[in-house]
Amino acid sequence: MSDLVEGRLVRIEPRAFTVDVDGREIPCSLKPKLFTPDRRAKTPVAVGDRVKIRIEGERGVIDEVLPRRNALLRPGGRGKAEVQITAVNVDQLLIVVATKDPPPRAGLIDRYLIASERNGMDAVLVINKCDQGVSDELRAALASYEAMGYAVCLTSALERSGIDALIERLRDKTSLFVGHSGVGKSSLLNAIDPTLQLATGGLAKHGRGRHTTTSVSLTRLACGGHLIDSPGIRAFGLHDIPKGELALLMPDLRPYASDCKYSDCSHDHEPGCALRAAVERGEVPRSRYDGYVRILHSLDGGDGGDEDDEGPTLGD
Ligand SMILES: Nc1nc2c(ncn2[C@@H]2O[C@H](COP(=O)(O)OP(=O)(O)OP(=O)(O)O)[C@@H](O)[C@H]2O)c(=O)[nH]1
Ligand SMILES: [Mg+2]
Ligand SMILES: [Zn+2]
Repeated sequence: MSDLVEGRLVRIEPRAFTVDVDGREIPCSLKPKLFTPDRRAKTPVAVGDRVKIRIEGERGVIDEVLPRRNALLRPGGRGKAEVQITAVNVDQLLIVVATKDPPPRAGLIDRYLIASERNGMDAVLVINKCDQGVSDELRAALASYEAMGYAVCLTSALERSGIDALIERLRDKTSLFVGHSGVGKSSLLNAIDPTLQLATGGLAKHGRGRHTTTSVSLTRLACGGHLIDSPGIRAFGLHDIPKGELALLMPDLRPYASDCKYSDCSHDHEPGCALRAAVERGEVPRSRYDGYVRILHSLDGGDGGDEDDEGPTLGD
């Protein structure tokens, strides 16, 4: 029997798992009864997994999944307890929005930022299609995210502007690109590495649900690091966040969230709430608090939210 070699799972297709071993892509199958790190997911492996495979000729068999550092999950599948794993072992989440087509939604950005905080991933907010203009209102909204400590990159995949600054942030890290369909995630990856030649949405417009990219894929970056493209989502629902912890995952609300009368305050209706007092004093913008409450209530829904509660367009 051949020795086990270590690699990284780069793609999952129906019954086909592709593993990168030192730059060589090997089609693999799964060992029967493979131990999975997360039983709530349909497949025992996820893109980004570090795995040990046994090579048999041109193919391999995945023999072991190494422990995961983190995972980006969405509520999914049929049962309430089931989850979809977008990717695992991610250093940073690149939250991509367009300047206006489709409109950037504050609620979607905030959900992804909360998920990144919760999962120990850094977050970068990428505003693409800047060739179509950046309004003063959008710039002001972005400045408030920068004040919270998040990195913001303004790009145009079309005109290749802001791409070099973006590449600097990607070096030697595993970066997962997420966001609505049609914001230009795959176009950005192609601009970063023109050899990728990922499919991008054509000029024909079919509204919001175009979904050009249909599966998650991981690629090596020539200068070091890995990029993960993902299919555009309609909405991103948060999974498995206790209500009492939500405000602690929002950096600008966090300082107030532990000064309330009740230690398990949800900052929604309880008396003696320090966060609501801060809103009254004008220290926390009302819009930011309203966004918090919208996300708080969506945690009740089971699927953690849908596109109806993504809140206003950023900068409106
Ligand atoms: N004007 C302009 N158009 C862009 C830019 N980047 C991408 N586009 C266009 O936006 C459309 C969608 O681009 P994609 O890269 O396919 O978007 P995506 O986010 O990968 O979409 P999904 O794969 O469906 O999630 C295409 O028609 C691109 O040509 C940009 O910087 N400026
Ligand atoms: Mg795409
Ligand atoms: Zn409170």
